[in-house]
Amino acid sequence: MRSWLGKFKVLFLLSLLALVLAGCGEENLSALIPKGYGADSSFYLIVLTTLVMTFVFLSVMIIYVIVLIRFRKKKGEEDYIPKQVEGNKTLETVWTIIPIILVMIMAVPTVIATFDLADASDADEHINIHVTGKQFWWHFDYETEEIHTSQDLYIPVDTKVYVHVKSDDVLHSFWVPSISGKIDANPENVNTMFLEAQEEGVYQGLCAELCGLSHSLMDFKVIVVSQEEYDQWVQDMKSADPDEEPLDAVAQDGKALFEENSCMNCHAIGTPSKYSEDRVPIGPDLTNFGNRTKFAGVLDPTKENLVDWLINTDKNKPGNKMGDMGLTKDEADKIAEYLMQLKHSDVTPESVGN
Ligand code: HEC
Ligand SMILES: [Cu+2]
Repeated sequence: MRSWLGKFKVLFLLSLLALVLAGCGEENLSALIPKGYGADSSFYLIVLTTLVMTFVFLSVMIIYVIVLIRFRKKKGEEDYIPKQVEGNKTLETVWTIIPIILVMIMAVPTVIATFDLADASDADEHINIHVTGKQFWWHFDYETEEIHTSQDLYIPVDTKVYVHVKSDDVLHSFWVPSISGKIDANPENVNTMFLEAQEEGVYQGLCAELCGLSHSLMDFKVIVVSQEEYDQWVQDMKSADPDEEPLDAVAQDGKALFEENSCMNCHAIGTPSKYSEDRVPIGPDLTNFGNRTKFAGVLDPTKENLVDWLINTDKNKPGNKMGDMGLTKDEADKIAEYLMQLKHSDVTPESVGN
């Protein structure tokens, strides 16, 4: 019984692994299902290196097995000592040159791809977005469009979009696996790369650098829309009026409470005038909050979740820089109503591709 179990233990473990890993191929979150230029390059390099590795592994294994069988000790030859050979020049040269060739096969395309992706010489002709990572959320500042957003990054399909990435506090790393490689967000310098998405859709982005308690909740979305939708969205965002009164009374109370409770010290609504050059707000921009795919990185934008966020902020996202605001349930209800109504564009994550 035991040996039977032993035999199948490995098989069992392998199937379990396969089962668990099967969840890794999510369509909008996988470097193995590339939907962008940078992700494509990475994917080709992954395939290339895997092929080279497999070739090495198989060659070594085959030689190993052949040697094991052919040169094993034979009956009647227990005391036989084979001819001792060492320092075969030809062999030594061959097995030095082969690995060098293999390394070159991997290194040359990797270096070419790295330089290609880092080349920002044509940035002037394209969309430029200044990305700032903060504990534990992302801010996006569209240079020529003069728009600020947080958490949701809207970009047009099939267009180069340069992101200039930095951090406002600790080290973060900007990564949209389906569209591009990672790039470090450092406090002391700006790193640049481009996104070029090939298909409309909503893609998952994340912070790939352990940056504190809620690092794993530092998600964001890249919303890839058609050029027309993008232009529309830019117009809508630019004309968002921060002083616009909500229609219903509850939301009006919410707006007043938002203004009374120092929310505006850290959050802006209706962007362009609020930001001086190079300034990143303390908290996320809320102009288009009603159209968020998620808020606080990972929470579904329901009123219930939002009220809970406003009352139990720290429980929802440990260590976040907003902290509990001491709101009553009633106040939180009204503010939530107001924020949920902040929909400044008909271009939304739901409308993408429709
Ligand atoms: C001290 C600055 C500060 C104040 C004051 C503040 N917030 Fe925040 N707020 C933040 C920060 C920082 C975050 C980002 C938290 C995170 O995701 O890590 C945040 C996140 C949020 C979010 C989620 C935004 C998103 O899209 O992810 C909402 C909604 C919000 N705050 C509402 C409010 C309201 C309403 C008030 C006033 C009652 C308020 N905040 C007061 C700093 C502040
Ligand atoms: Cu981070």
